[in-house]
Parts: sequence; C-alpha cells; structure tokens
Amino acid sequence: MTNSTTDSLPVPRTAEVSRDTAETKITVKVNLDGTGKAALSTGIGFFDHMLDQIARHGLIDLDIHAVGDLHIDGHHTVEDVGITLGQAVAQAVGDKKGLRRYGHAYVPLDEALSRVVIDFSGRPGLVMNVPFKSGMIGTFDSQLAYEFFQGFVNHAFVTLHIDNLKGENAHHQAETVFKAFARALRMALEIDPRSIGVIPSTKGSL
Ligand SMILES: [Mn+2]
Repeated sequence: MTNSTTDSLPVPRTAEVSRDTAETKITVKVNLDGTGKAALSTGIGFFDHMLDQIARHGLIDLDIHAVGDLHIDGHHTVEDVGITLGQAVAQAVGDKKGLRRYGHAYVPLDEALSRVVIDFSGRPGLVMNVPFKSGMIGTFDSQLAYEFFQGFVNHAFVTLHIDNLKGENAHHQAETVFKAFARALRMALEIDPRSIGVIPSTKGSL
C-alpha cells in the first residue's frame, strides 16, 4: 500500500535544540513541514516580529525562547538565536534526500524590495548587502541582522545571498529581507516529488 503523504515525507522533519552559555539560554523547536505557527520570546520585540515572518512565510512551525544578556545589548541574543536555529534546521533537514536544495524569492513591502537566494550546499557562506537606512528599529540594532544570518549560515551549512534592492524605511527593509528569506527557505526545503530518495548533488552527498 502506498500513501502519498508518507512517501513524500518519510520522517518527521522536526528538531529541538538547546544552547546554554554564560551569555544566553536558548531553546528552539522547528517543524519544517508546519503551518507557520510561532511561539516566540527573545526579549527584543522587533526580532520576534522578524522570526514570526520566517514561520509564517516559510510555513515552518517555530518555537523560540531566549533569555540573553540584554542589559549589555542584543548582540549575543540575536547571534545565538541564529546559531541555534541553524542547528535545528540542519538537524531537521537530515540527509537532504529529495530536497529541492535551492530556493529564491523576491519580496516587496511598499517602497522596499529584497531578494534572497539559498542553497543547502553543506558549506557555510553568507553574502549580504543591506544598506539599512536606520541604526535602530525599535530596540533591535539593524547591524544584528547580519549577525543573525551569519550564525544561521554557519550552523545550517547553507550558502545565502541577501540583497536589499530598494528601501527607505529600515523596518520595511528588514521585513522584506526576513520574508524573502522565509520564502526562499520554503522553496529549498520542499521535497521534490520527482526526486524522492535522491540526494540533489552529482557528488552523491551534501
Ligand atoms: Mn512590520
């Protein structure tokens, strides 16, 4: 007997990862085949708003709780959430059999437009060009977007190209970046029904 659901999704693509250091205590749960449900508490409101975009537009269920040294600033918290989310995604993806592997998206928000391209290559690489028009977005330092994605890339072992092509408002710029990241992730993480059980590389491994 065959069942198309279990054929295309042979194992639940979920993971739970905790990270506990002197700077931050973080728990991340992911379900790559979710519906976009999110439970988020990092202590940085705008960062929660961005993580919510990853869940909603990536159709990833995301549970992220972080208690960090915000009395210093948001740096360790944002970077370590990126690291822990990267570890959780890598664990949930597993052996990458049947994975589409590549994903890309353009997302606008009013005057802002961003493009994100991702490859589950097995090699960390980040090229990010986002000229933020403001330093702070609420209590979120826009410089930390780079730290988040660098942490993610290093631990999810992906190649990630992020370009903000247009934008005057930093909230809009950031939101288009995170939404495009979510959409690109969603595409790359899909199982290709034409390629079930096949590792998407001529090398035979990723
Ligand atoms: Mn917004």
